[in-house]
Amino acid sequence: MKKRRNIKRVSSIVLCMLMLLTAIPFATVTANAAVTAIIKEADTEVYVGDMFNIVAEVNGADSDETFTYQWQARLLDREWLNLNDHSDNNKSEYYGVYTNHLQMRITRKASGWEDVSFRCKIKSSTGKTYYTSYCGFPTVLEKTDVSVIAFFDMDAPQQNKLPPTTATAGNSKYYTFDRIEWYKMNDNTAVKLADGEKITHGIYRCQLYFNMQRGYKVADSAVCGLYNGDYDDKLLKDETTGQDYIMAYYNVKDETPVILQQSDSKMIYKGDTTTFAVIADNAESYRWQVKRPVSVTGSIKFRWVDLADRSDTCFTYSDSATNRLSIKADTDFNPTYFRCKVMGKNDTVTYSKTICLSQIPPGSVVGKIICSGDENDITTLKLRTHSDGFVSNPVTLNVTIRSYGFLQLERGHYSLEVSRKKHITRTYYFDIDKSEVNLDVAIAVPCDVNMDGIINVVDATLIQKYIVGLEDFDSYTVEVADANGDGVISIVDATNIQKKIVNLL
Ligand SMILES: [Ca+2]
Ligand SMILES: [Ca+2]
Repeated sequence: MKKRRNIKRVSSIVLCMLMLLTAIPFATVTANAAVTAIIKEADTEVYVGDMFNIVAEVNGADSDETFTYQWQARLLDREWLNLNDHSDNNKSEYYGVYTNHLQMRITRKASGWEDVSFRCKIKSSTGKTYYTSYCGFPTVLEKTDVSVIAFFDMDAPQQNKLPPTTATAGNSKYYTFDRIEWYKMNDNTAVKLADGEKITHGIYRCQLYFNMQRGYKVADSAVCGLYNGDYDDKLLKDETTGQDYIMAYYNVKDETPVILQQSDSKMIYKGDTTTFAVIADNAESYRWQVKRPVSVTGSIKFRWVDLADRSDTCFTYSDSATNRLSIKADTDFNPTYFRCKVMGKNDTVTYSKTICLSQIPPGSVVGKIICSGDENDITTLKLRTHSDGFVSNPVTLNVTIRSYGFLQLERGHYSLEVSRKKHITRTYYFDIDKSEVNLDVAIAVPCDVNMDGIINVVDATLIQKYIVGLEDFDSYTVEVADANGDGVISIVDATNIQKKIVNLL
């Protein structure tokens, strides 16, 4: 905060004034008696650093008469010399030399000024020339030093906001606020902000212009401050206007959220619930969006629409204002696009990439039918879904061929009951968890233990092996092998099969 004042010295001084004058030939002009040129106003006291003002006026001229002006000065009673204007000669301390208002910047006190007089030579459009009376140099006073220049109540510049334009002078007895200019620093180049241009982020320079009250000046060793996150502030003086200003820098942080991780597109089954998530830095809030067709003057366009925690035609949403959106697919749906709007401080926004939710297409179950009997006999297949203890009504398929297929099946747990004339009905359980499930089914007539369509000694032998533990049967085979139907596999069943072979049963 404490910085040495940067002093801009003006090179030329009033003592050298005569060097700036140009000699002119002495001329005597007779003025129109009805017209007078006068010194209307002249400062009698001027503080060092301020302008000394003299104003000339022509009285009694015709209304259509126009004038050109040339201010002149002389030392003691020497000849009058024309003054040079600062606009012609930047070493000149004079401004407005060719107007009716002469100004002279008083840069310091100097001896000899009390011997200088000023007058204005005025030429009329009628060709006549007038001279004002003359006036002397004003009393030059020293200003009082002010050692602290401070401004309060200025907001620090913030991303996505207009730059602050006001501040309150710390002591209005000595100085008053004028205006603020803002510059964006691009490398080492300062680019002035246009009207209405908002702050983005990066380094900004503030130039707060102020006016010293009459009789006061900024002390060479003065310190300054804007006191709101500024740095490197210093007091400067505008070289052209002489106005004092404070220059300070601000580093405006980029508050835009940065997405670190996000979900990829997903495929789910109808009825499933899934989540999409983002992880972001600088996030203050979230809002998930869905891309929806919108009819615009006869054509369909897609627009991002904010989601709420509710159902639409296909989905039920929850946690749509968090970083994890939950979506339940209530019905069949087309591929649907989502994204997350991640909001940070100062209205900053970042969007996640677009992610697609698609439906996994329905599955199927297909397989061979292994059985025996007449070619024209019908095999009946009854497909049921099992979910949460509930069993659906069957979808029935009657076939004479030795294969079957059920298509367009949702994911889930199923049972398939296979029945056929003389055969023992068999039920299979399976899951549809991919697009095509292969399931060969095999049924048999009683006693055909190996299910090869023939009842012979092989079947009886299998039972004998089972009894001594050399063979293992599943529950269906047990049913087939239980020839006498007593629920137990015993030597009686093997004997019964042997008798059946020789037609005793
Ligand atoms: Ca057999
Ligand atoms: Ca038995």
